[in-house]
Amino acid sequence: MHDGATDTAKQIDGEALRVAMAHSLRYAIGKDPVTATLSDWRLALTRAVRDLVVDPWFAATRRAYAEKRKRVYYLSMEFLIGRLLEDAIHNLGLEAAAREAVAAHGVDYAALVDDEPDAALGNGGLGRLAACFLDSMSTVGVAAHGYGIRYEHGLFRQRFDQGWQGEEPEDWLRQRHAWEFERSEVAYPIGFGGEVSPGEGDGALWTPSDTVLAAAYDTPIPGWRGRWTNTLRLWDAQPVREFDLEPFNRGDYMAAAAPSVFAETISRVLYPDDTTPQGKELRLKQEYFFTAASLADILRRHRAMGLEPRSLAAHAAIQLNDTHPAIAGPELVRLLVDDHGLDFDEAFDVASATLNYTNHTLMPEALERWSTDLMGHALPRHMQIIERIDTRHARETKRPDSVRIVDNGEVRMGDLAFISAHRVNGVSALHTDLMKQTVFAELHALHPEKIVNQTNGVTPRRWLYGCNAGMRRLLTETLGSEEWAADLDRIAALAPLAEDAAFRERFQAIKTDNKRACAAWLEREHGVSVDPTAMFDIQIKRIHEYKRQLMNALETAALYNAIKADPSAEFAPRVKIFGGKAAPGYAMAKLIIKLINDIAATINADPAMKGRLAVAYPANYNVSMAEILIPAADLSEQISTAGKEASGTGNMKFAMNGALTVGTLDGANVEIRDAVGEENIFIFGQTAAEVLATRANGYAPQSFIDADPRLAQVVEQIEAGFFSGGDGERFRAVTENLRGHDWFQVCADFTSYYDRQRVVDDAWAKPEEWTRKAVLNAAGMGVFSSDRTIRGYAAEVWGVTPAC
Ligand code: CBF
Repeated sequence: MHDGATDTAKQIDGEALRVAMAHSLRYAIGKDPVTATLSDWRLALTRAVRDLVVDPWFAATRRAYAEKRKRVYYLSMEFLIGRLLEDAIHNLGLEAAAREAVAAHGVDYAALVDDEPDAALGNGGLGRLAACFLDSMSTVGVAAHGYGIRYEHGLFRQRFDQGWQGEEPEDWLRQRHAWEFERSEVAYPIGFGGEVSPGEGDGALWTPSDTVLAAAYDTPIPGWRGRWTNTLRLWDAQPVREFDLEPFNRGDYMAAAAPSVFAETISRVLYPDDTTPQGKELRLKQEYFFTAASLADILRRHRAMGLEPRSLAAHAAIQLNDTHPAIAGPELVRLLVDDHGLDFDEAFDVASATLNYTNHTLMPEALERWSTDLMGHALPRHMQIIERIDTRHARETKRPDSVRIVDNGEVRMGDLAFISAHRVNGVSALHTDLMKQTVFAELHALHPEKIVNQTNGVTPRRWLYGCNAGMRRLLTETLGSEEWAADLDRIAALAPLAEDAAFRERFQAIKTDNKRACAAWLEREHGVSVDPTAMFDIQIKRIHEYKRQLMNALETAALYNAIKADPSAEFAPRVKIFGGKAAPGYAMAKLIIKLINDIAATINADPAMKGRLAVAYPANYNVSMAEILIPAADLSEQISTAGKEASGTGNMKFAMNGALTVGTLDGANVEIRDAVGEENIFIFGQTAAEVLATRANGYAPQSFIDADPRLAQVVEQIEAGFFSGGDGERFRAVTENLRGHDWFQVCADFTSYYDRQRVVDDAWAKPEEWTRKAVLNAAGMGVFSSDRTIRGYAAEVWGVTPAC
């Protein structure tokens, strides 16, 4: 597809990059090579590589203006970008030069790239998806800006204290962030609170009681070979004035600093604890802060092109990544009515033709609702506009009693986003169907054209080319060039090679190497020693009850019991690896972490398990850890309660790297099964419809415990403190929930899961066959490139034509 495209990345050899690094070290970092630390060298290489991004970046921007390209604006509270240096080096085709340049300075390349902090400006799938989309929009040539918050502290750093999760602030900005450009000239005042008085026509005059500045920081995001480069613009909250002189002169330094404390709090942390009223208010303010700044910037750019606000939808498509930026509807109407003089209906028509909304979950707690008191207090003008949007929608649909945005003293942000949007999309086929049948059933009936599906994808540049060097080499040699990285459909050519024994051997040797490297890392960084020839069975994701890490832990304990009961029984040797963080206020998830760690300690301490079963739970799972674990996986655990995981993207990354999946028919697992063939994936458990039926028929988890002695034994062991030094109370909340309530139906699916795992054992016993399946999994992954997803959004949601 891309073979004819022009690479705009400047080609540079190792010697030239060495000189550029030396120059950056001296003049940008201000360090003498004699005293330079590893971080100084990393910053020097980053600056030298960043310099090479600038020309392609300008070229793309100029081209977007010259061709009057419609722009896409991706508004997201999260961008889980991870490390950027290697990604940029790979995209620009600079790896050989970079290795040579770094070596010439006497520095270790692997250590240098490993020194970069992992920018954790997100929590999980939604934020990582946004990062994959940035990479893909730059690769396929969609003129785009990502807009988010420049959090001073990203997602907390996780540590384990005796197996319990502890949290520490993350500080990725402690060292300078060498990728970004500070745009001190781009700063918008963002107001909160205050009074609203009537204005002309539909307009009003809003006088906020507090104002902060949103200051822009830009990071260029180069696509494959620099053919296109976009911008990630993150907003930093700053005080309108640094401090108040009058209290300062009185010696009241705390009062003097109040303006900066108020402002800086807004961009201080990702996900403030919002269980307190203050936390809730801060969260709403964060959402409004970045949404308002982004819209002001979008309208400013539109006006700067000599265009009328009325024509916004023809030139811009704004994507709301989940409900977090849903305040964009009312804010855009406010700007158009109060600042640009449009009447309300005209303004709402412009807004709803420009905005689009992606729903990422059907879990009720994630569909945000704000009390009308809070909204009216923090954003009084927006509350008026929301009520007007609600009234208009009820009037136009002639259904005053059906969906109301303002309901029971709350503003329903999911419904607001839906009603304000041109298109609303789900993130897998199943999820989109469920959206139509459940949370948005009434709105879907009123607006049947709005909901479309765009199944998620992941960038093959980071998740295959970047993280799996062995596989990269094999694919490049087999497929004839590196272009598969920008056209993943080419990977389908591996399918016939699944029958070729020599190819399978090479494929398997890469996996073995990756597992050895992963085992060495587990030993070195986490003090866990594992057998690299055993099956690496991995579940890495946020810890949440619906993802059912608990079911995996119970199966692990049951397997332990089975090995103990019959040491001669044939079970595949396994290393079970868990990774993931629990939200700090989510007590049950934190207890599940402790249970996994207790089970791990018991198993790992038992000499009878040597070479048979081990459990590793490395702390502080993040993007960089995923880049080590995913290429090393044999088995990918995707075991959520069917109907609960909107899509999943880890499932795609694993299969792309040749892991087989054990999973439920949930989210994109359904499409993965279709792509790789039913016989090459281990599906188990109830379907989404069966989960609902089980619940409707009065689910009694105890009856499932009674029916499966393996499950009963583990639950009883936990209650007796078998894994917790005799402390039978520790996991009382877990076992009571399992016996009495079990909303996510762990007990209902346990037997099917355990039995399927034994089918996995049988498959592992036939290595040739296993590898054949693994090759077919990788070969089926073309469709899960986020480039395909972005082309889908471009055609069906945004109405833009990619440039590459
Ligand atoms: O769509 C991206 C991902 O988003 C989530 O992580 C989310 O935060 N709502 C979902 O849980 C995933 O299923 C989904 O892949």
